[in-house]
Amino acid sequence: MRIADARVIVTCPGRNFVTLKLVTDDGVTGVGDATLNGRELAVAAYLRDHVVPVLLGREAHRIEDTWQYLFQGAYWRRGPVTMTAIAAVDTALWDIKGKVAGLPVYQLLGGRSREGVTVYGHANGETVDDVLAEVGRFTELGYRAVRLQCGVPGLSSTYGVSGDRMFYEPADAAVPTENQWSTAAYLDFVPTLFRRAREEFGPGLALLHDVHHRLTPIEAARLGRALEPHGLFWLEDPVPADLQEGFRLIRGHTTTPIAVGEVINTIWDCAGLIREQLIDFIRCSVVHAGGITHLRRIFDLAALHHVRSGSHGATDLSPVCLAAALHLDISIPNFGLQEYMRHTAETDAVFPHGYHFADGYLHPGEEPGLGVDIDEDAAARHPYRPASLPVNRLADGTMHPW
Ligand code: CS2
Ligand code: MG
Repeated sequence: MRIADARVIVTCPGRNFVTLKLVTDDGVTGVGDATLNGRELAVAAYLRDHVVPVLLGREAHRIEDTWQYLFQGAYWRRGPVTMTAIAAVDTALWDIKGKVAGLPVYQLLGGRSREGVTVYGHANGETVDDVLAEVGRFTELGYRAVRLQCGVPGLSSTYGVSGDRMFYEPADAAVPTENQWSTAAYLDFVPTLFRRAREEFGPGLALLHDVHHRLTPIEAARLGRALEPHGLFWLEDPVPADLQEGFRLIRGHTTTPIAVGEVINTIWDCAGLIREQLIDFIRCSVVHAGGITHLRRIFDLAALHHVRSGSHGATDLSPVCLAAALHLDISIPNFGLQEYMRHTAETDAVFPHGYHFADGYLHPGEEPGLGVDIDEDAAARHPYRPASLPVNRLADGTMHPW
């Protein structure tokens, strides 16, 4: 069974997505997400110019060999563009293998290790009262875990807070929007948010927070310590993970669990964090970390070191990525939590899928393969629109991580 066709589909049903669709000479199709927020066309070009020509005619069952061919064969290893392109091929090949076997992909990965995939929702708001009202809505929907992001008094914009609560989308303009940041105002405010949340919702609900790479290690240590009384499930991306020694300092000062990984692309970029047990949750995704094959390798390494999974699942990861994540999540021994931000109805219409939410869990469904597809006619009705992620500046104009 050989790969006979490979199509790179760029569509914008509310936001941009890049999808690779492979077709075998027997007519079996497989899909892989190739979306890299704000850099979509770089991955589309990488796929079209450098990957599709070497895929045509290859044996579709050889997933590992194809992964190694694309990774080693590039010579220029790693990086988000390369790893997203490889991920798309890998995911599509798993989809094909599942369809040929007549089994959902999770069965090929060893079968179920749990009954459902626990997910967390996003409670965002301008004020503490707004955020707590959102948390209440999520608990009514059955969620067991919620991430809280709130406007910081004195700041005009804060990560995670936008006009549309249900369908948060940070890539909001062709030329990056400029946001404003003050670490002092933020550190002063965040413990109040979580104190109020615990007072209102009690100890049972898992509460999470994303710092979005904005602190230094000592500032993160202070925040982790201040949040300890409120028992967070995790504190995400407290600092950029470029200087990984910094996590030793955070670790030395706080027992608040740390989650990292959404901008990490390979096992070599997180092996140190995992081996030294400097983090508690690894948040890499299928689409940005080389597909199901490579993400499973990362999760296996993590399992040896008491690190659990916490896959990134923002709206810029397409339903194809979410479906693939669920097959991994349900099968691995060290599952932690899955991020779930609902896609818009327009996006769901372009990507018909079998996964579904019930009682705080997502379920991958029982369709052979990944259980997700792209409706190419619907996709064609939504042409690409340039959109960039924002940037951040301090009050004096200094650039700061967004
Ligand atoms: C975020 C993302 O979901 C998260 O945890 O950090 O929303 C992130 O900002 C986007 O995926 C960037 O594309
Ligand atoms: Mg994040």
